[in-house]
Amino acid sequence: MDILLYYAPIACSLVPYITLTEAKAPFEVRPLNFRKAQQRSAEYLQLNPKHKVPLLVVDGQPLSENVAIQIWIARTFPQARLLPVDPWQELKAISLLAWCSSGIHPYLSRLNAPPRVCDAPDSADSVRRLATEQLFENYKIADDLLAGREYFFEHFTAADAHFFWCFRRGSQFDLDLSAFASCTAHFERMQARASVQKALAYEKSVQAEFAKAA
Ligand SMILES: N[C@@H](CCC(=O)N[C@@H](CS)C(=O)NCC(=O)O)C(=O)O
Repeated sequence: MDILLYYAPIACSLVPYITLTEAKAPFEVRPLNFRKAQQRSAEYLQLNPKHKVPLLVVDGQPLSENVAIQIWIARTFPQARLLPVDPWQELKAISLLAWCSSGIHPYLSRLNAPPRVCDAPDSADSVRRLATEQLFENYKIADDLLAGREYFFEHFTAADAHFFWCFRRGSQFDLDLSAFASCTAHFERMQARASVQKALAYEKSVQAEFAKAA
């Protein structure tokens, strides 16, 4: 099987990088340089007209959207237990993936680029303030879910990788995250995993390559 991951540093393509690594899947990475708008190249738009990462291409067939990608990885590499085996728990994990993708990620995107949400003059601070409030409401829910636990379920799952990215991205906006002690503990626990260390080292190497080419 031929697995290609389209990826960009900092972006949520970190999530499948981590889970493919956890699954010991053989995969190749195609890094895209957002500063050069490579996600909008004609070639990439043919694969993903949404101009987003992650994109997984399996034997030439593209699959977009983190939720679907995580489920595909979990099903294809069941020994990695990336989703709980119990059917109800599995759905709870998919519910967490969908929440990360559609309930948390959009606030991170607003913090990253306020003018994409509202281009009224002097509105960026308001966009940021509202996005932060709503992001924090979600972090509080995650904090309660993670209280006294190592992971969202009995063992590491794709939901941990996805939420790790959501919390990491928030930590890159100079926000005070100290109220979220359980999220912070989870974040640190995740960073101790070999898959995460490998993903972060890879990210650094791509950033260095891109800096050289700038
Ligand atoms: N709903 C998508 C969101 C993907 C997404 O927004 N990716 C961002 C990076 S985190 C992206 O590729 N942005 C580039 C662009 O919009 O041009 C998912 O969960 O996979």
